[in-house]
Parts: sequence; structure tokens; C-alpha cells
Amino acid sequence: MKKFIDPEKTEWEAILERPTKTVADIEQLVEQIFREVKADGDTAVQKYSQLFDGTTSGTFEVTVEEIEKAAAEVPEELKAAIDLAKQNISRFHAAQRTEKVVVETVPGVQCWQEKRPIQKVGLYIPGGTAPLFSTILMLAVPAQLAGCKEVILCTPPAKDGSVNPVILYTAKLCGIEKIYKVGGIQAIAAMTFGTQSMGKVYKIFGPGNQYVTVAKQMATKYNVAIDMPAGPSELLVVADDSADATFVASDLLSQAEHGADSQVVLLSLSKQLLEKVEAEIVSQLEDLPRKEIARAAIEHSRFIFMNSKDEALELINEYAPEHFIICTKNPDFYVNGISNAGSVFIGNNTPESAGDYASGTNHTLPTNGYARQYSGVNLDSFLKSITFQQISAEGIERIGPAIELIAEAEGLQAHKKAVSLRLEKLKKAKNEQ
Ligand code: HSO
Ligand code: ZN
Repeated sequence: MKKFIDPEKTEWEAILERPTKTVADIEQLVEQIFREVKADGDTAVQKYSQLFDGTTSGTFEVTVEEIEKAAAEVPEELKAAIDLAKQNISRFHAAQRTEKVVVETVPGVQCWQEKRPIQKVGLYIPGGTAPLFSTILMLAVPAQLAGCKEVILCTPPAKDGSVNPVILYTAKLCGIEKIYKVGGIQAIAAMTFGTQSMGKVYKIFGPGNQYVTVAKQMATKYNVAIDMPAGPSELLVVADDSADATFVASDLLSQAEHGADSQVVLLSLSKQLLEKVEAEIVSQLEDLPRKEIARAAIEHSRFIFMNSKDEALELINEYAPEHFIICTKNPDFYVNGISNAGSVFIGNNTPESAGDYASGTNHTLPTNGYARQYSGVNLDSFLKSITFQQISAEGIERIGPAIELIAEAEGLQAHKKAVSLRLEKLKKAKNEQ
């Protein structure tokens, strides 16, 4: 880990730099695959699935039999745990529904805003050594609550053509009807354009490796929205002597085990706490099955000692962590002062894993400093707001003259006339009375 003692403000930027990757060579490949999938549909998807995943079957959709078989393979205990997580995620996201907002801006001018679901959404769930099926709950539950009509899921198959049974079970449980064994760039391209066997979507959600990330960015060039720009996971913990060093170390390691490029930062006004956590990390690391990954992430982690609470808060807001854990005696200082963070965890009994899985909050969060301007996935991510208005004769009489003047000033006569004609007709009717 890299240690910093009361760093100068001028050093902050360098200290908080994220591990970045070059994507220029990936872009070319993504462009190529997008071009081919757009032109050739399934044939191109098959070509790249064979090349990257070894898929030979030629069909992508998971069958009912496969899903049934998967369900039988998932232990009952795990099913119950998934149920509990799903219930809490549902509760938390259902509560995010908002009432329609109706305002009569002036008498006779009624304006309102209502939310409508994005009709077609695509979820991407990465495969790999540890498939994170919990992400299905985080995406499919709010998609269902929002009322999205078509929710499809893409996930890469293993070499033998299979998909992790828990992924299939969870997807089915969340009401996803169409699951495709397609991964990587070709999956994102297929969801962008649609193919003979897969429908096009309007918004793509979900994490992925660099290839998927660049492909999602490419999708936006074809009018497909994405949840957010993705990057390696990160966690910042602020702790004082009231914190349990064992817990703090376990939280830092839980983020570190995600990937060698994960970044964890520990910030404290207590040198003693920093030392204790460091020792704890060394001992806990040894027992982790993913210790090589976690160790690599810990190597570029940051341990920062600071003298002032105010400066600590300023630094945290500048970093804008995806996850922010507060383990201090008076958490309110940080709770009230935080402006930039994806999700905040407060107190010794609130591990980040709780938010990753089962407390109810969403774990699809902005990384790489995007917490400055992006929210994590929530119910609104699957909805759009539409505004409506209805204007009565009285209403148009009240605002019409202002519209005419503004239209005139903008040089848009047709705009003006749309009002003038109505006002004239109303005047005439009144005169005839
Ligand atoms: N911490 C991850 C989410 C996750 N953790 C899924 C475990 N499974 C998001 O940064
Ligand atoms: Zn996690």
C-alpha cells in the first residue's frame, strides 16, 4: 500500500489518481464487430461467439429445460438467501416511485409530469470465474418494478456452452423471459441493433470488462442509452479510533478481491488506526482464496493520514468514491458533508457487502469519479419523465400575448401565428355574444 502523511493539497490529484487503461486498440475491434453485427445479425454474433467463447451451437436463447435444470441445481439455502435479498431490493426500489406532479402554472394552464417505463431494456451479466449473479437482482428487480415491457439478459457461456445455474435461476426468478448465451462486444452490438433472434433494446445496463465497457460506449453512438460509464470498483473508508480495525480491513479486502485494478483508500486522523488496519490486512489476506487478486489491488491502495476533519472531507469529495464507509464516532459530520459518493455505509456494523447483496440499496454505482455527476442505478434509471399540458381558453388568453412577443422576438412567425389564430377566434366568439 502507498502511505501518505498529511499530503499537501497540490498532491491530492496525483494521490487519488485511478488506475487507468488504454482502450484505443479495443475501439477498433469494437467498431469492426458492431459493423458486422449490424450488417449480418446472428451470423456475426455466432462468428464472434465462436471466436471468443468457443460457442458452436448456433442458437443463443436459453431453453425452458435449461432453466428448469438450473433451478434444481441451486441449493435451497441459497434460494432462501436470494429471496431475502430480492425482497429488500424490491422494497427499497418500490419506495422510489413518485406521484405525478400536477401544477396549474396560471389559471387555465395545466402542466404535469408522469413517468413511463423504458419499453425495452437489456441487461448484461459477465461470466468468468466468479459470476456475480447478485447484479441480476440489482437490475432486473427495478426493471420489473418500473414496468419495462421487454427485459432481456445476455451473459457469456462457458467453454462447454453452459451458463452458471444461479444466473439462470435468478434471472427466471426476476421474471426475465429471454436469456441469451452471448457475451462481450457481440452481445452489446446485438442488443444495440437487434438480430434475427434477439430484439433491439433502448437502454443497456450492467458491468463488464474493458471490451464490454467500450462496446457500451459505442452503443450510445447508435442512440442506445447506457446506465453509466463503468470502471474498476473502489472504496474509501474514513475511520477513527472508534472503528474496529478488523472490520475496516475486511471491508477494504472485500473490495480489493473484485479485481487487481480495484482501488481502496483508507483515510484517518489516527495513525494508530492506520497501523492496526495495515496489520489486519496482512493477516486476513493470507486466508483469502482470491488473495493474489486482492494483494495486487492492496498494493496500489492508499493509506492517508490527515490532521484535519475538514480537509479529510474535502479530499473525499474530490475523490468521489463509488463506495464510502464512515466508521467514526460522529458520522454526521461526514454524512451531512458528503456531496460526491455512489453509496454511503455508516457505522461499524454496516459492511459494504450488505449493500452489495441484501440490504436493499443498489450496487450498480458510479466509479472513476463519476459520482460527481452520476447516480447509481435506481428505479428512475428504468423510467422516463414525460410532461403533459392542457390549456383552456382562459389559459391561452393569459399566456398567449407573452408567447406572441417571444416568438416575434425570435423571428418565428409560425410560432406566433399558432397563438394569434386562437386568440383571434376567442375574441371573435366573445364579440358575437
Ligand atoms: N461491489 C460490487 C458489487 C458486487 N459485489 C457484486 C459482490 N457482488 C460493485 O462495486
Ligand atoms: Zn462487491
